[in-house]
Amino acid sequence: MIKDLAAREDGTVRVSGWVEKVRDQRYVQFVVLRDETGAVQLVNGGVLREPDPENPRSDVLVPRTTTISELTQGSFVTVTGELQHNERVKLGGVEVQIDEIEVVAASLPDNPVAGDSNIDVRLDWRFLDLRRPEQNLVFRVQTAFLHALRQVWVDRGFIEIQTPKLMASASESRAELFEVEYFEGKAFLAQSPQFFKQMAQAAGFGGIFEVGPAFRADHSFTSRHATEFTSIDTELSWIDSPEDVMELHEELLVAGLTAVKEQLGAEIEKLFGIEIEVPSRPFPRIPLAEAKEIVKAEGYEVPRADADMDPEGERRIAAHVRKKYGHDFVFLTDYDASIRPFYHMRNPENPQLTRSYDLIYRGTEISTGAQREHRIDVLEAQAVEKGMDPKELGFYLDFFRYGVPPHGGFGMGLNRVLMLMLQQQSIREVTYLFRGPNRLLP
Ligand code: AMO
Repeated sequence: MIKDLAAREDGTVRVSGWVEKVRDQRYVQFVVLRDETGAVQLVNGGVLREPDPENPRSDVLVPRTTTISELTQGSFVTVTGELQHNERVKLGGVEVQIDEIEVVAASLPDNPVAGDSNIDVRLDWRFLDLRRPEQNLVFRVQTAFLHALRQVWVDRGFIEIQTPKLMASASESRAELFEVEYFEGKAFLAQSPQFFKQMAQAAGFGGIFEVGPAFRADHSFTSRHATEFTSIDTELSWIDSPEDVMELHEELLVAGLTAVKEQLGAEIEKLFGIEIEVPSRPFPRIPLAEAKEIVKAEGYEVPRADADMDPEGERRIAAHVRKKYGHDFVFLTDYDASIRPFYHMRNPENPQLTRSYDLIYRGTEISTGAQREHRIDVLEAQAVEKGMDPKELGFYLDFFRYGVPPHGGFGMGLNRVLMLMLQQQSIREVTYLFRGPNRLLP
């Protein structure tokens, strides 16, 4: 691997990678070769090699090779040569004098994502776009982040589950439901593992987690919406209040961000020019109604008093929290029952409100969590109140007829977390293959 070259002693080496750049000068040729671990400079020329008796000047020069002159950017090559440490070489302090270069797989010369191509062109050619070191880093960040979360769950004895993505009913808003043909009938793509993570509570699993796809027929073109995204879900039993869920949520995020900072912080700083910030605990908590009052006092009125925070409201409350508490996260709590799904538990002291929260990170919602209603009579009444058909929900309601402990959990969009953590403009930048209303390819 290229990153290992700097630690090796001078001598013969064999390296493979993609041609990133060729500088073909009069007496010397340079190639920048990159693999997924780094880049190295290859040199041909400037040293004494077999003199040509016919040409007295050639004794001090290595002939330029047409193989190098004709290398196209993006070609995959294998090189054998002499590794030399040289402090003056900016790229890693080493270079390789080429003895032999083999073009293993040539690339077409026109790189469609060269220069500053727009995001749509880059997504059309995602495999080439992903060769860029920044893009490669995004997915190493994702790996480190998820690994740290998994460690927390495993240490707490949680069980990992995989829930079906083909369903017979909606679990969230019907407006965002993808319907697919299913033999003689129809099915829906899962919007969330909501019902099945609650089923695990009925099944006596206790703590569970899932990292998997979720689908939303959301005809929107914002920087934070996709029609398919990766949902990080968890659910746990025996809770007293949503506070228990929020504490787990904080623990997971702090572990994830700490791992990213420790393992990749320096690289992130180099490539993205940003520092990863690990939040302190506890994260600030503000009831939604109070948050609306705060942004109103600061000059912005959320369009409808009975509605969720809109994106501008989210930005403003985040700015307030940043200023007041120096924090990037804020839990907005106590959502009105009218804007929450039927399965959220209501506040016994004020049944207008639910025992739920949204988590805002740098001004964007990344997660919804709640204590769930586990008492069948209350749950059924809440479903009816929301205009849902208890018959269609029969399989789900049955879970609660056989004794389910108090429980709660949250769902968090992985793509949004990464976008905000790495301060990217859009989830398109941090999604392996983005899916939106206008994009089903590649
Ligand atoms: P909710 O619908 O708020 O809650 O979704 C949870 C989180 O999923 C992410 N998300 C999206 N990301 C990208 N594109 C989308 N179209 C999109 N829609 C949602 C967001 C959001 O905060 N069942 C509940 C969770 C729970 O209570 O456990 C649910 O799905 O980051």
